[in-house]
Amino acid sequence: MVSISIISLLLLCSAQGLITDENAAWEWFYEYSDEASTLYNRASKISWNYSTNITDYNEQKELEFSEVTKEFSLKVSANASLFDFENFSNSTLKKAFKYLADKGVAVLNDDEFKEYNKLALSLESTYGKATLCDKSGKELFLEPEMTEILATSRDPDRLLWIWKNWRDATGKRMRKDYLRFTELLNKASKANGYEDAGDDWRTGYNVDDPNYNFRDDLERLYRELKPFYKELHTYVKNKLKAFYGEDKFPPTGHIPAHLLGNMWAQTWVNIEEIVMPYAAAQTVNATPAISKLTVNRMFEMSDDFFASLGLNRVTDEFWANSMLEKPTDGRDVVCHASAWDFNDGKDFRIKQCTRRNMEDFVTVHHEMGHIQYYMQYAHLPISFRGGANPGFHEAVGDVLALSVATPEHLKKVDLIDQFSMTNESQINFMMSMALEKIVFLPFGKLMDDYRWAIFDGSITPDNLNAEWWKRRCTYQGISPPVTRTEDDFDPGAKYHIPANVPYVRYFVSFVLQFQFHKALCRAANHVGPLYKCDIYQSQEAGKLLGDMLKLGSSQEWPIALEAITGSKNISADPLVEYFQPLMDWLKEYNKEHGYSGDNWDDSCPTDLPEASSVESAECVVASAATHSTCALLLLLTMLLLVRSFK
Ligand code: LSW
Ligand code: ZN
Repeated sequence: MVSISIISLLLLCSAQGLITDENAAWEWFYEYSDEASTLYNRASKISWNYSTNITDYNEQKELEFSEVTKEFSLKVSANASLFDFENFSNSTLKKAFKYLADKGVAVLNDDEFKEYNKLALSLESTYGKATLCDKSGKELFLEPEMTEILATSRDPDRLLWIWKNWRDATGKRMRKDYLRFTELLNKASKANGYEDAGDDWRTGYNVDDPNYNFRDDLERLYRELKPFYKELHTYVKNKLKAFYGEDKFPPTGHIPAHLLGNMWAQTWVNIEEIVMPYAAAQTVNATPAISKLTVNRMFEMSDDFFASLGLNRVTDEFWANSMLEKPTDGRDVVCHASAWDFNDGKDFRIKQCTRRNMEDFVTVHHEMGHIQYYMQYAHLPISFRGGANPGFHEAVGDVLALSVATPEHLKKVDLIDQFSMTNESQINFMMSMALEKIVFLPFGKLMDDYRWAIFDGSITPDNLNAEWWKRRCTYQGISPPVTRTEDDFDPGAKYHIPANVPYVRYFVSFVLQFQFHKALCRAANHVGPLYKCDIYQSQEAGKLLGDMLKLGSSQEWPIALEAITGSKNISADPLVEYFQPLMDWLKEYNKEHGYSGDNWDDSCPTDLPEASSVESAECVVASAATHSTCALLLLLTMLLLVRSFK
């Protein structure tokens, strides 16, 4: 590293002890940024090659390069530690140095480091490669087949078959590896001076104020929003009972997890026809029009929206290098959508197995929001190329999608025919938004609540799956449709667990995005209720958002939040305001139907059908059987041949 010369020089001058000169620190910091950008550019390209083509060769390349990044991390940590950063006057420089002095998993010994990397790749590829085979031998992938069936089938047996077999093909197979993985992760965090890996993960939300406690803030938001979820849960449960029959529902008040239109029951938009308040009134459905677009056109429309706000268009490199559709050449890829920053100021990519429907059109905006953030803060040194906190990064695209999803906007861009807003169609529209936004909240919270409890030792290997279901039943009010045991590991069936992506960022985002939406709507001079606001073509809204994005993580998040909303606090009020008319309607409806107070027990139902009653869908069984049959036949033929030659 070139910068070592600066450091040795300064060290000589200061005789001994830590470097206190903050200007020297900035100088080293900028040099570090250039060197790290080059290195992480190479690392990301290797990682991209693996994710878009899972092969042993590409896995090997990743493992090899992890040795290079390990050496680099250790060198950077040693150099950063030469500075007296704890006493820096600039709080974000202090934070950046703290982060650079942290060795990450490079703190592990050689064998453990290798084991950690192998486990990480194997967990993600187990998830990425998992498929089911139906009776005719047809292979089903999570994307698109299983996702599509969960969303559209109303046959409970078929839903259950997918639901159970996906968990056998993913989580169950990674239980042991995940336990060892978290052990190593925790060990690294502790060696770096954290209480545990959860403490490590939460640093992204910390601020310099000793009175601020992120976990308390989360609990407050959750407490404020829970009554809304309960009201919606009650309503949906009763609609589903009417549709599927009481006998499918446990006496504990839970909703069986396979009936909600989504593999993880994290959003329920796909069952909207079943629960629509006014079946006769108009509903917004852009999917028919979107299904006639190309996937590229879906991304161009999102790009147009950003441009209409005066924000950046994506780069030529984006269009040249992204993977926007699932490859048809039979390659194994990690289909789960993500957005990538290659740290060279121009190469930004999305990898998504995009389907042409409204759900994926929203995901397109979500991922494009990440790309916009990457472009806006590309001028900053690498340590500041991040969201003000991780929740900010998740909120950008979703904020735009709140405008895009309004009937007013969809009409403007020809994705629906003329729409006349009546009171009834307004309630319908808000219901579909609530099935996405309010329903997500308990799930968004429980994912890390669960992992933090593994890290701090309150969940142990013998209750790994039971503790998962305890949270699913308590928070979400959903239940497993068949028995679960400690041979299963159901959290592993959700991408972010094997891929080790923290999740509370999405909970934070789902609250923040309504705060942003409200602030941007005000800047756009919107009049009327929040749920009708479309910020399309507002330069003022674009400027407000863009200026905040340009800060990256160079300022503490309350400052970024204040820049856009005028307040330093995360608040659930705008979310509550957005959905107020629906909530009033739901309370009234539930009261009229005698559903009030119809909640669910804290613990899961006990009398469940046996998991073994569901037919298996394992693909490998068939091929393993074929292999041994072939071997046997070959042996017999050889024996016969030998005999006939005698
Ligand atoms: C992201 N993907 O962009 C992640 C990738 N059809 O779906 O998971 O649970 C390395 C680092 C690799 C629309 C849709 C980080 C990956 C708005 C979903 C919050 C699946 C689309 C997945 C992270 C899109 C919830 N979103 C989820 C993702 C990664 C969610 C949404 C959501 C996305 C979350 O952040 N808002
Ligand atoms: Zn995201």
